[in-house]
Amino acid sequence: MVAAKDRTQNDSLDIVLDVDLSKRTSQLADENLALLDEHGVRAIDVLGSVGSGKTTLIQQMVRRLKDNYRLAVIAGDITTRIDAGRIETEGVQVLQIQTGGACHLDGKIVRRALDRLDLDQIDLLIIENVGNLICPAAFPIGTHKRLLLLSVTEGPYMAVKHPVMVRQADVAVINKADLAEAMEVDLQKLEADVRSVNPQIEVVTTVARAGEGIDDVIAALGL
Ligand SMILES: Nc1nc2c(ncn2[C@@H]2O[C@H](COP(=O)(O)OP(=O)(O)OP(=O)(O)O)[C@@H](O)[C@H]2O)c(=O)[nH]1
Ligand SMILES: [Mg+2]
Repeated sequence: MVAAKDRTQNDSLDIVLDVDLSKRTSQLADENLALLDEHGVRAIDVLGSVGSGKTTLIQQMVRRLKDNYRLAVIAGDITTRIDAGRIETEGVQVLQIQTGGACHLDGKIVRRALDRLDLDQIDLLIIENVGNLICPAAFPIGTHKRLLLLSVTEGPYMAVKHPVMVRQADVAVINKADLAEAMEVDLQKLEADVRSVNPQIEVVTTVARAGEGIDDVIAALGL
């Protein structure tokens, strides 16, 4: 999938990716979005590295939202049902997708999941993407909002190292703020980095495990 025009500059090589694949993926995402709109379902894609706190955040959000919305969760995972089980304890419908090794969800996989849900019985769908900050950037799945979790345990440079992901997100959640000092991460600097990459983005700082900042996340998503 690598085009011929790779650029060499000094001693670094920039790889230019094929655009056809990207066209097809965004077409599939648009089809999913149209289907969701037809049934009046709002959908949120939750993205972030492995262990950044996606499932924890979703559990906390579900706890606060389940009385106001008819909620369902799709949990994408490479092999296990662990996250689905955790979210089920909050008393909402969870559909697990095991990607069988793939490092991201894509429009086609999500469409198969949507076909298994009764969309007329759902107002809000939260989708936990596979833990990864790289592959999902190239695979929109067709949601109204993308929420990107950055955990301070990943170090101070996540926003500038993953600009594609940051640019595509509507809300950035800086999680595990309780560990910022131990990780020597300056929360204000990290937030400024996020905003410098994407000036339109909403930024919220959380301690998801303790339930701190979750109401702000919900407000930032317009829910
Ligand atoms: N200290 C601290 N730990 C947290 C916080 N949020 C989540 N964790 C912990 O981080 C670990 C990973 O959390 P998960 O919610 O499973 O992360 P995830 O992104 O869903 O992980 P994968 O699905 O495996 O990619 C768990 O032990 C959580 O308890 C937080 O705000 N502070
Ligand atoms: Mg998880």
